[in-house]
Amino acid sequence: MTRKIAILGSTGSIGTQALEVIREHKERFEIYALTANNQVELLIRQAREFMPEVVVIANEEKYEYLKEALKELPIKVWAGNDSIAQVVTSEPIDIVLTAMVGYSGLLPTINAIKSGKAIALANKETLVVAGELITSLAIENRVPILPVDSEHSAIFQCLNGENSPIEKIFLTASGGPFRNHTKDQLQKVTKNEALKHPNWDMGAKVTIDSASMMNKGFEMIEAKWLFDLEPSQVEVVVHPQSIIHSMVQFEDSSVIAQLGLPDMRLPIQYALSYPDRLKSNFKRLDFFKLQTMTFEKPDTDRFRNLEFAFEAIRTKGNMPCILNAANEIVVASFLRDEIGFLQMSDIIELTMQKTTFVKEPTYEDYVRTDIEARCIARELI
Ligand code: MN3
Repeated sequence: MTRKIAILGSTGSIGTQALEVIREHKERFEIYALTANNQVELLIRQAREFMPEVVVIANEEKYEYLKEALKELPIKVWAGNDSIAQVVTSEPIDIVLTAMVGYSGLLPTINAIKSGKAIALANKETLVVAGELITSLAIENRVPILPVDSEHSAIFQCLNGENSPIEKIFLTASGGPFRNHTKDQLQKVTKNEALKHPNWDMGAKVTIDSASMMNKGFEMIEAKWLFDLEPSQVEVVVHPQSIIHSMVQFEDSSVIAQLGLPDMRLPIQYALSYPDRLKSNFKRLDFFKLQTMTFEKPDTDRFRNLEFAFEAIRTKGNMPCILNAANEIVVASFLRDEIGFLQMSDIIELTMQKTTFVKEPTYEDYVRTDIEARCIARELI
């Protein structure tokens, strides 16, 4: 039986790589829905190739153009964020791949879980913002959350067949392009330098987050919720070669790691085919070419965002949601050359201090917090 898949964010980096995987395994997967924010031309090409039941464009101004382009095909064309939140509930869908960027992933993910769909989770912000809500909903609805993030996929693979408790997780980080920069150098880096990641090919938002180490902070929070850990059980290890994608240490002292060349198609494919492993033509790791693997402690003096993430998750409540909202604003602002690299952390820190704290937030509180924190961060800029 083929699995019917909805890809939210099909024109982004994860979305296009997911379609590459699906193209190679048409006997296993079928596309039911594709959604995109703005990139209407690519969405049209994808729709023609994969013939989904539904396509949705978030930007409603592009609806007429999309509808016209697909009019001779039996594809339903919808528009707007409400339609994205709606399409995930369609009965035939088996798996929803959440590959959109940022906070916008929250509502569609909630709806998909409530409709009993398996979640292939690439949108880590969903768990950062509302990890407690998402994980409890998933348990309630008996829905699996399959990690697509390479580190969490690694941990998930290390846990295959294990029933014993985790003692600790080593979450590996490449350290990004500025690993060895001094504070003075960091002050002056440009967006083009920040957009060049040494190992991974990803979208702009996550690439900036990687350069600022916010990505690793988010991934620590993501790991906490996915694997039911205390923040103190997650240790970030800088491993610039990105060969070990993360490790699990058990209570008997044994450490299990998952290795591979950095290629996002592997964790995407594993999330979609789980529990099976599918044959791939991805490049193999050659141990004889691999000269060294090195490991360092992260420097939270130069990369303060990592410390903010630990602080946010220890504080709990809506603090991680504030952290995420502030970060989305500063990253967008940095990409428009409005603020410097280190200023991003300064604004995040102040936004965390100034936004109203809610100890036990509901979904509506998250919505309010997101608006308030964005507003405060914008004012600070
Ligand atoms: Mn990652």
